[in-house]
Formats: sequence, structure tokens, C-alpha cells
Amino acid sequence: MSQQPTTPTSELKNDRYLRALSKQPVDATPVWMMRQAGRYLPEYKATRAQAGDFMSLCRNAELACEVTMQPLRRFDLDAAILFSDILTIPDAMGLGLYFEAGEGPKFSNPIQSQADVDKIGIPDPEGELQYVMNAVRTIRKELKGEVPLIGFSGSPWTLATYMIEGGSSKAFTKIKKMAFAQPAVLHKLMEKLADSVTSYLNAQIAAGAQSVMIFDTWGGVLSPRDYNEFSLQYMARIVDGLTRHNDGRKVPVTLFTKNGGMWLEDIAATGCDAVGLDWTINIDEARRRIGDKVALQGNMDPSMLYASPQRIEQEVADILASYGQGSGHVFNLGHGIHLDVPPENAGVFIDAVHRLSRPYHR
Ligand code: 1CP
Repeated sequence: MSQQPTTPTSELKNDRYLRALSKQPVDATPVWMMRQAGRYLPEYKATRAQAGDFMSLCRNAELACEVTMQPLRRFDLDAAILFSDILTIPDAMGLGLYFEAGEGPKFSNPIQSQADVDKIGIPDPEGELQYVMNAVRTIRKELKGEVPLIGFSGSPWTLATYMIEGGSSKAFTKIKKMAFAQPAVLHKLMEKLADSVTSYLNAQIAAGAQSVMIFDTWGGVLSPRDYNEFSLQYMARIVDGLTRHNDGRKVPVTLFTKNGGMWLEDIAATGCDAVGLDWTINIDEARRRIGDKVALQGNMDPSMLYASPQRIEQEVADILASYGQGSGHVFNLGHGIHLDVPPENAGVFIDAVHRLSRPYHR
């Protein structure tokens, strides 16, 4: 065989993260951080400068692998996450993604009409998006079975907000106008996005992702009825279509709706393995409401990383006590790490999770 086989998942040196997602016993609570690669790390800024711009960094498998590994060299993290972005799918659909200096993402061809929706195709994960799969394959090789690799995508609703608003938004008036004035057009777009996300995540799993996460960053701006109609039902459809076993092991799926605390039971009922929590709900309440149905991921306020080491440790202790005894908890921030957080504080956070969680696993 000329192709080097990747290390089988079963040979992972540290599988705490995968075990916790399946509620199997662990020695300590696993931890990783949303956006753990990024601008709070000086070495990330250097590699990004070398790549030229953000999308060139994502398209270069060696450099995307390098920035994925950077936080793992500094901190005792229990998982790696693919370095990429949720907006790769709309870009591959021809919307023309670009980043303006100091601003968020923008699209040169946003979706404005039924004709725009009709034009869109389902991207081929090993075609237009092959650079993402190449990054997954390169990272898996480089990880050498140390920790599992998380693949990810945006939810159809969250992707659609960027595609219709043309970039970041505060009030989401354009997409809500479409949702309420032309619901059939938006549903058509959602169907195409759900199919695209399913094949994109399955391709990431085939390329070596050992777990996948769906980021529904903007589902929380909807009313309960509209959340179900425009976001949750499409995430449920994706969960149904995902490869759930690969390489001799379960591939856990985590759904994260920011501001979704009201809907935990509904999210857990999709058939996912874990629900991601932001910091606006207490994890003991979430555990009580969901029972033992799924694992929980979260949920420290990312701004807590501005605090003193003592305060950070106290917060970690409080969240661990709130979750209580036993497995089923992946510690994380309730959203992405802020770009001006001192990296040492992230180290304090991660070490505190491991040190303070051991008594809960005896
Ligand atoms: O270097 C830079 O200037 C670019 C900043 C940046 C980074 C580091 C962007 C642009 N994306 C990323 C990487 C990224 N994005 C990861 C990497 C993996 C890791 O965690 O290490 C992930 C998982 C994402 C996912 C993502 N992108 C989400 C979902 C999670 C979330 O934060 O809510 C969203 C909404 C995006 C869109 C996006 N891409 C980039 C920015 C600045 C944004 C947010 C814009 C907005 O607030 O609307």
C-alpha cells in the first residue's frame, strides 16, 4: 500500500473527549475551547501573515494544520478542531466570500431572490471544498493519535443569515423578511443547505474527523415556533443523515444553538449525542431537564478569561460542582475565546478543569 494509513481511532492516546460524549467513565473532565486557534495567539497572527489572508490560510492544508496544532502545543487540550470556517459552504456555492480589514465576513453575491436560490447547487466536498478535506487529512496525520479531531459546519439557519444579510448582522431583518414574507423561498434554500451540510460533514468524517459539531450561532434570535421551523428541523435532518460510526468507533454529534437554553429538550430530541450550552443557563438545570439522554458541552462565559487566575479557578469549580458527579460533560467556553484574552489565562482555565474535576469521576 502506498498510502500511509491514519492511526485508527481505537488507538487514541487521549480519548476523554469521545468517552465523555458517550457518557463513558473518564478520569477527568475533558476540555477544549471554541475558537482555540486564533488571534489571541501571537503564533496564529504570524502564520496568518505568512498565508496573506484568512481564506488563503484555510486553503493551505499545511498552514491550516499548523494553526490547528498551535493551541495544542501550549495547552493540555483534550481535542483538536479543524481550522476552517463555517462560511466555506456559501463560498463554494459561488457567493464570493471576502474579509475586509478589521471587519467581519462579507459576500459579494448575497441571496436576494428566488432566482438566486434556484441558481445554487450542492457543493462537492471533494471538489470545490477539497481544500477542507485535505486539511482534515493533514491534521489527522500530524495529530498522531494524541487527541481526537473535531470537524464542524454552520447550521443551515446560521449559514443563511450570512448569505442573505450579506455578512454579519445585528437585527437580521433581511432573512426574517424572507422567512415571513416568502417562506417557501427560504425553505428551498434551507433544504439545499441541509443537503450541503450533510455531505460536507460526512466527507469530513470520511477524511478523518472523529466527532462533528454544528454551530447554530444565530438560532437564538428566533421565536420558539420559528426556531423549530427554520433552524431545528433542518439540524435534525442533518443528524439523521450523518455517518454515526466510522473506523470502529462512534462519531458523536454536538449541536450548539447560542441562546438556545429554552429549547434544550427539543435539541436533545434530534438524536444528537451532545448539546452545547452558552453561559446563560446553569448546567445543573440543563442536566436536570435533559436527564441522561445526551452529554452536555460548556459553559463558562468567555469573558471570565479576563479575570484573575483565582477567579477563573473559582468559576471552573462552580461549574464542575453544578454539573456534579459522573461523566457526560465536556468543559468548554459558552462561545468563542475573545481575541484579546491573555493566553496564560486560557492555560489557567484548562489546567483547573483537569485538576478540579478528578473528584467528580471517582
Ligand atoms: O484571522 C482572522 O482575522 C479571522 C478570524 C476567524 C477565525 C480565527 C474567522 C473569521 N474564522 C475563524 C476560524 C473559525 N471559525 C473556527 C476555527 C476553529 C477553532 O475553533 O480553532 C471556527 C470553529 C469558526 C466557526 C465560525 N465562523 C462560526 C461559528 C462559531 C461562532 O463563533 O459562533 C461563525 C459564526 C463564523 C463566522 C465568522 N468567521 C470569521 C468571523 C470573524 C466570523 C464571525 C462574524 C460574526 O460575528 O458575525
